[in-house]
Amino acid sequence: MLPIIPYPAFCRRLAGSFSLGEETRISADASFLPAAELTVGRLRVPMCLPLVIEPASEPANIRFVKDAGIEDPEAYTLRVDESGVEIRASGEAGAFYGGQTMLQLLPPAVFDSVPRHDAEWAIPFVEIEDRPFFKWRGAMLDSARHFQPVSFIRKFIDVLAQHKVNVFHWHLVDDQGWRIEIKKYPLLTEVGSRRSDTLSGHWFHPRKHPDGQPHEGYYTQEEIRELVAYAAVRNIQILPEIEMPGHAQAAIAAYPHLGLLPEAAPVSTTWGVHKTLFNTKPATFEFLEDVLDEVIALFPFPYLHIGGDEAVKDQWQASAETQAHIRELGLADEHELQCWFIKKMSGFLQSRGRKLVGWDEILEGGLGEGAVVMSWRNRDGAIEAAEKGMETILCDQNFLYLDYYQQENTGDELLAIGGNTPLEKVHSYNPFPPEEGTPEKLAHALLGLQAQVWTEYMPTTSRLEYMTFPRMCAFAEVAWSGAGRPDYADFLDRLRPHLRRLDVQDIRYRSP
Ligand code: TNX
Repeated sequence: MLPIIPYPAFCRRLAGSFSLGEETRISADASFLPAAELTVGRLRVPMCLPLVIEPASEPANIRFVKDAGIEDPEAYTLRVDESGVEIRASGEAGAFYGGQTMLQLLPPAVFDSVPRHDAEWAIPFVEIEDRPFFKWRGAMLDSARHFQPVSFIRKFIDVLAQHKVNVFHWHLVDDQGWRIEIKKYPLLTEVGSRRSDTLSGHWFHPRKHPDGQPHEGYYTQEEIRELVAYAAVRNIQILPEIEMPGHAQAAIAAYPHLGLLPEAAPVSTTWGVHKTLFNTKPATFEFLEDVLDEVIALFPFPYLHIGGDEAVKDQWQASAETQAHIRELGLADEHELQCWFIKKMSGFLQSRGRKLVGWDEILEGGLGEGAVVMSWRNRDGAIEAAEKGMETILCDQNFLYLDYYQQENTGDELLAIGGNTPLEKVHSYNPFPPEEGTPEKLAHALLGLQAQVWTEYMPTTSRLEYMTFPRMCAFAEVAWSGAGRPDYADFLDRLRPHLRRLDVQDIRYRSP
């Protein structure tokens, strides 16, 4: 099989191949110019050719053609024969994906950033018809526990796009760091983006100790705007996440009046579930709405993630003021207060034309249509969400957490958080085995799947890459190719040449 990952819905190889060279001419429909440019831009340096893109009216042997007859804007067809390469799509996304598949039909050297005189630039004759199985193919990156530089975020977006992932869920704040510039509240980054040190060794380990290294970093609004645009032309939307009411320790360290203790805890230097919560006073909601207004202005994606996970209620329980608030609102307990909190934010986001996304804990309080649930603990949250009329995304930790160990015998592995999601397990992910079928309600409500990269134990970007790849490649195939994907042995065959593509892009991975 041709080494394409994720594998296309239909692919037939024909005898022969088409060679690219000095005489190659390229044309594109005007609306496909960015997609064509992103494809051809890859060829120029390794092939040492100028390769200009001409209007669709010009004769050419790589053609990006608009075809309104293709229903899904992310779908495309790709045909290679004696006349050259023809990519057809109705939408810019489809044209971009057709281009990405074409690159995978060329030698891995095409992903290199230096001239490659050793490569033979031939594309096999082929007929491909391709479309995504799931509409939401997400990848979450935690930039709060460890900060990654902008150059890395760009690299990460590049690789996701090559795998036809279309949502980059950006976990921007947590107990250990606030990483997004908010103009109205400068202390969020001045104070909240810095911590004195970081836990070295595992959180559960008796000999864990502070590493003595301060850790800091945040993204300016200018950088974020550029990244949003950079992702958009690669058919990736960025979903920002601002955590509440828990995972809020960095925010409260910066603005102690948002919390419940007379003296706020500092930006956290350890992992695990923390007890720090936002209080429920009007000033806190004013703060949160101001923050979200700035976030909304930066990210055009109609969805916005407010976390909602792991908010242990001790501080609300212990606070006389919060207890009085619960009674005043006529609520039964702290759990109902959490629901009230999330509902309030959902109403606010709706008033701004955005949909609230939250981790499956937001189900605990009767949120209804309009909210989106990310089901992380298992698939039950997704089923429950669908029954309640909400859209949902499967993020199942047992299969899609890429911070878990990559083999059963964890003794040989670099330190990780725990769990076990080897490559084969990720590739095998099938939330609804055929004998069970997908619950009918869920079939409509399920937007798609998402892989998670939490970075507690990924202090460097090379460690992050080692944990992410090639599991992200397997995930992408599950999300794009769906139930009809080739089996794991076939995936491994295609993965071998695929890893050469990662090599020339200087991406680390765990050798399968
Ligand atoms: C649980 S998943 C968390 C994160 C951790 C992760 C580690 C979720 C909504 N919360 O805060 O980083 O486990 O695997």
